[in-house]
Amino acid sequence: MPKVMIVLPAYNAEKTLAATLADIPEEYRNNVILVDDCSTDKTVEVAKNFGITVIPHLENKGYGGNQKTCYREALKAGADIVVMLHPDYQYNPKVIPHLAGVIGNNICDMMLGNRIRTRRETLAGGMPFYKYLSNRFLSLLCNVATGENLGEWHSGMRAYSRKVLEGIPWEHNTDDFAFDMQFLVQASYFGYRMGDIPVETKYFEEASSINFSRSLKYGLHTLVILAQFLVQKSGLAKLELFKRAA
Ligand SMILES: Nc1nc2c(ncn2[C@@H]2O[C@H](COP(=O)(O)OP(=O)(O)O)[C@@H](O)[C@H]2O)c(=O)[nH]1
Ligand SMILES: [Mg+2]
Repeated sequence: MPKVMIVLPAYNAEKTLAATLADIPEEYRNNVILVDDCSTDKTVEVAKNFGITVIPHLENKGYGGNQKTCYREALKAGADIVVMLHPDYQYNPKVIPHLAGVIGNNICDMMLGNRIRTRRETLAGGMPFYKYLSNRFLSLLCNVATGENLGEWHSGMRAYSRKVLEGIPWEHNTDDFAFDMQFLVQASYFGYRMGDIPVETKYFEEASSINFSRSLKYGLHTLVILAQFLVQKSGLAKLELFKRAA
């Protein structure tokens, strides 16, 4: 059986962390790592009460910087498959064994939870309309540019095989939110097989969600990263972003 580790990049997640942890299937309970990015609330206390491994950052690094620590620690702990899950209870942890199963059976190298099964469900789940529209638009561009066929490119639920984490040069990626986007285009460029599984869309008061201006910045950064992919792919330049890690 592959060793599955679950990593939670956390920042001020005290209100939603307990619910997230409670829904992680029993078999993975001893394999959970939370990286705390200097939360100002009780995130660390809640995590410690659950008995999971907590790695605190000494300074706030940002969402991408947080994930870097997550992956370093999970690989160090001997993970074969690493599942990244937001601790804000927006993604159903019960999907984890299915994501891991597709990778474990060597059907894909990485998997995403897809919140856009139908427009009706996604909007009923509370995704703001502007986020829905930009997600659809950017995901369409990403699929067409890369030849992949993901339901969405902006999910906070992702699973990677060890091989993916060892092959992608994520250590040099941004510490900000666009880390995820860089990771996906890198994975596509290197030819890792990616797939997705539907997961409910859940927006609610206590969930963390980036605001309009950060979303806009993220969206623009996505377009830049996609342009970099096309430049690299066409051979016009050799970019650092696509230099293999190992
Ligand atoms: N390190 C770090 N993590 C953050 C920050 N903002 C949010 N997060 C975490 O990253 C995850 C994703 O952010 P979130 O605001 O939920 O984005 P969205 O739901 O994708 O719009 C959350 O679960 C937060 O715990 C931040 O400024 N720094
Ligand atoms: Mg969120």
